[in-house]
Amino acid sequence: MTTDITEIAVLLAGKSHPHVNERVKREFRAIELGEGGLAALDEATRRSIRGAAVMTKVDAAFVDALPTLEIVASFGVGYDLVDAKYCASRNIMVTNTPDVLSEEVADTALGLLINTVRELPKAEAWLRAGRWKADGAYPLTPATLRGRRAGIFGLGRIGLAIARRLEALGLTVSYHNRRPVEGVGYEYHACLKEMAAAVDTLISVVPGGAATEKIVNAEIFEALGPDGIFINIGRGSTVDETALIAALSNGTIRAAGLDVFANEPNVPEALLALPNACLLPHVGSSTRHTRTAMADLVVDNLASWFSGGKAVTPVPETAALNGEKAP
Ligand code: A2R
Repeated sequence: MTTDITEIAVLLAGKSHPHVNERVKREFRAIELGEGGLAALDEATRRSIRGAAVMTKVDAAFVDALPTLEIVASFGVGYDLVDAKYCASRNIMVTNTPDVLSEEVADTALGLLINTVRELPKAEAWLRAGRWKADGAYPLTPATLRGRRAGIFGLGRIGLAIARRLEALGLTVSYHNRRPVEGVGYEYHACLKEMAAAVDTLISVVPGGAATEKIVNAEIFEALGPDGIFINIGRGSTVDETALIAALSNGTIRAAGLDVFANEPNVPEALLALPNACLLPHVGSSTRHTRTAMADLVVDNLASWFSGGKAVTPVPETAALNGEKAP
């Protein structure tokens, strides 16, 4: 007997993308999580939920409140808000949305790098304020991309897309991961600090989580040096923001371009006040095209899991569960 998947209860948790909501409502029995959270659902409803499309924190308490949960389909490639290890221990599949956003995020990284080095947002503000007419040309920028040596911290899917773009711009590229990437010609550094010392442009695109918490700290900025440019397109939690503010204020590094912050949407006042910080409101993948592709992948994971017992993009922690479920 095959199950009619439109009868399967799927929770919509967090500020889901409208396309996720629309597809989940069409393809499953959608249960929307209101302001009251899981506690506001009656027990029978909670016990019926087998899938969750999430853009919110999923911890042990969340999982334990849903005793028949089989799959957590998380929106975004970073899933540091989902306790994937705990889900794995409960045989619950976790999926994310890799690949479909890599080129978009890499475009944003390059835009942010160029804006930071060439001060383009400030130059535009100069024009709009009438200063071109009143005061003359925008001052020559002290920094240039010419001759820069880039170090990518996190040469994964997005990091590689950034590396290709940097090569096209004529920058040298090296990288630091825990392990070297096979088949890649870029210079590998086994130590982040050593790489920061060898380059003048550090681009961070590592996942969040305990292993990378505040890993970019005062020592790294010191190693990067006074012509250093720091770009963060990965996760804000990976940076010691207090150390970054100090490094930008006292000339330890030249400038920073940030798309992500430790406590979003709150950005420290001290960062907002710094003229050498170029700041974006976490827009790495924010185009309609790419966000729709990410939304489709969230729901494709649920559909594939419930119709064939296999997720499309399981996270590494739960990859061993793939194909183990009876369809
Ligand atoms: O360390 P490895 O060999 O697993 O390489 C991964 C590297 N990475 C790290 N490098 C140094 N120290 C760590 N503790 C560490 N943890 C991870 O980051 C890998 O090369 C890279 C992550 O690449 P992917 O898993 O392919 O992720 P993707 O799609 O590039 O996205 C990266 C992040 C997301 O997690 C979001 O936070 C953000 O970009 O959107």
